[in-house]
Order: sequence, then C-alpha cells, then structure tokens
Amino acid sequence: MQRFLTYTASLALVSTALLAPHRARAQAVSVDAKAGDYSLTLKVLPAEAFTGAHAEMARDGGAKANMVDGPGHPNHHMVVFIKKGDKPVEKAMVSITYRKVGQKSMDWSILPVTRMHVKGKGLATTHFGNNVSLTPGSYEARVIVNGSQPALFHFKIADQAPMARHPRSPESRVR
Ligand SMILES: [Cu+2]
Repeated sequence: MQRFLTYTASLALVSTALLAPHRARAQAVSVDAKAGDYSLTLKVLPAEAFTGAHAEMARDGGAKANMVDGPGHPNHHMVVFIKKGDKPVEKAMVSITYRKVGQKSMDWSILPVTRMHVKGKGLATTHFGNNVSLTPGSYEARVIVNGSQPALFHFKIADQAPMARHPRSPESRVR
C-alpha cells in the first residue's frame, strides 16, 4: 500500500509537469445561474491536482477526488462556486448532473461532488465538484444546492482537451 501511494504521488507529479505547458491553451468555461436563493458560478477548467507538490486543490469533504492519473483519466475540473448574498457558501449539500447535448444517448451522469478550496487560499475559495473526463461537444449541467430548484447551465467543450496531447493517451493506456 505504501509503495502504491508513493507511485501514485510521483505519477501525479510527472503528469502535472507534462501538462503545465498546455494549460494556457486549455479553455475555461464560466457560467452564472441561480438556484433558489443561491448564486452559482459553474466553471469547467483543466483537470486539477489534489496531491503532490503541485497540488492546486485542497479537498476538505464530500466524495473522493478523481485523481488526474486515476481511472477515466479526467481532463477537466467541473466545479460550482456558491454564494448567498455576497457570502461564499462553505457548507452545502450539492448535487451536480451533466449530459452531452445532441447525442443519441442523453442520459444524465452524476458527478461525485467533492468539497475543496484553492490550496493556501482559505475556505472563502470553497467550491464543489470534481475532475471529470469530457469529450468535445455541447453540454448541460444541473446543480441543486440544499434541495433548491435546479440551476441549469449550458456550456461547450472545444476540440482540444489537455489530455489529447498527453504522451500517454487514454487509448494507449487502456489497450
Ligand atoms: Cu477545485
């Protein structure tokens, strides 16, 4: 177990270093919507590291984080920032579902919701979501906060996902 953890941590380091030059080219989505009394901002960013020396995220609750080099090889970080009035919400029951639009299969996927903040930036940067694998296309996401009415978001993922240029592509690793 100890050896496995060390291996995973060093993989995360290597991958962060390899991905870093591509980050500037990766697209960032930011969409606002209301869920009852809550003001939400959905952000879809390049996948973020939760572990290792270059960790950007500090997980502090909720579901397990999807690691950048874990199953599914997530290439994005889909998260929601929540405010009530002007105050960032640091504790909430959040559900996030999403689906690709314009496909035959339109089933909603459930995003396991991790609570995190930006490492070193304090709880005011709290947000909810996870790393996730998204192929290019149009998406909608539905977010419910503490049993609110769902907020509906629409966003697009452009052609170039960061993992597509990764030397160890998902395909080559699976087969
Ligand atoms: Cu995050």
